[in-house]
Formats: sequence, structure tokens, C-alpha cells
Amino acid sequence: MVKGLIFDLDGVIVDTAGYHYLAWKQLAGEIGISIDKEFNQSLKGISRIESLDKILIYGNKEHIYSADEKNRLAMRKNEYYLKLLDKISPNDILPGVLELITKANEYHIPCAIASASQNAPAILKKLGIDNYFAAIVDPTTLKKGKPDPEIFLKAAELIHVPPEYCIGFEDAEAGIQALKKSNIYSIGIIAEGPLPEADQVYYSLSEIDLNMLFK
Ligand code: B16
Ligand code: MG
Repeated sequence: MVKGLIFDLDGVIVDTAGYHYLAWKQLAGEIGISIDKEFNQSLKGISRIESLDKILIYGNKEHIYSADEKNRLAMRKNEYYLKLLDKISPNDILPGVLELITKANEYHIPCAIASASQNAPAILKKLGIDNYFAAIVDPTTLKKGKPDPEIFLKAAELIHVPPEYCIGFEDAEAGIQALKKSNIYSIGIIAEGPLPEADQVYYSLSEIDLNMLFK
């Protein structure tokens, strides 16, 4: 029986991956590293600083910057990203999201956000759906990112629902692995690559039969 829903943000509720890519591409270009869309796939679902580390390793520049310099680079990328995010509006909510969270609210099933993004509260506000969520995990409070289960276990705790009564929605492999380790039933939303470890997969949340889900 479903008693709580836990959502990843980027790739599940809104497609911000393209904006992350453009912002990283600009930053990486400025420090002499060229990244492409295929490489960007490996940044999905992982934190800002881990993404920067991966880019530096990819460009053989992992030993050049101090921790402070890396923080400044990550902040600069976030400024580029926030500028791009200016454009987002409720029209960018991915298909099926509104129907799902509306129905969940009707049934008094709490919804939570388990996103690696520190920008999640601002993005949900811009999309006009922040009120649908009973909890948003603050990723800065976590010891480990996905694929560690911590973020999903925290989300379940915040909505007071045992993990085994939750369903988690994810578009990244690391997120599906985190759900598995949390003992949360996983629904994978496929953007590009397959998600073989997910319990169920869809191309869009709009394909889900809500009557079946809440049965
Ligand atoms: P920020 P998700 C993740 O969102 C993105 O997929 C990932 O590419 C990004 O690096 C991460 O958020 C951190 O985002 O820089 O905004 O804090 O998929 O976990 O919702
Ligand atoms: Mg995601």
C-alpha cells in the first residue's frame, strides 16, 4: 500500500538537465575543458561539487585547484545556471506530474523531494508547485549523495512514512540504486539510457495509471 511519494527533481518533475549542461559547458570552457552531451549524462543526479570534480578529472586538471578555488568555480557555474533558470515557468512541469501530485494530495498521501539540487526549493516555487510537497530534503545536510540511500531515507523520515510504504521516482541510475538500498519501490523515468535496476520504468509520469498506483 502506498503511503508516501518521493520525487527526484531534475528529469522527473522538470527537465533542467539541459540548463545544467549549458552552465557546466560554459564554466568548463573557461578553464580549458571541453565537455559534450554524452559526458553530461554522467553528471545526472550527482551534487554540484562532485560534478565539478568529474569535469576536472575528465580534463586532467584535478590537481590544479585548491578547495577554495573549486568552491568558487562551482559558485560561478551556479550563477550561469540560475540565469538560465530565469526562463522556467509552470509550462516546464513535465507531463503527468501535476495529475500525480494533485491526486496524492487528494488522498492525503504526502509527497517529498529528494533532489541533489540546492536550488530545488526555488525551482519548485518558480513552477508554482511548492505547496504540494510536505518536505524537501536539504542536500547540504547529508553525508553522502546518491547512490547512497541517505537522501531517500531522510525524505521518508520527514514525511513520517516507513520506506517500504513509499514509492520513489527517479531518472538517474544512481538514484535508482539509492532507492533500492532504501527499500523503497522504484519507478524509473527514462530520458536517455535504460534503468535496468528500477522496479518499473516509464518514459513519462503521464503513462502511469493513477488508479492502479493508489489502489
Ligand atoms: P545544484 P536531481 C541534480 O538534480 C542534477 O541532476 C545534477 O545534474 C546536479 O548537479 C545536482 O542536482 C545539483 O544541483 O547545482 O542545483 O545544487 O536529479 O537530484 O534532482
Ligand atoms: Mg534527476
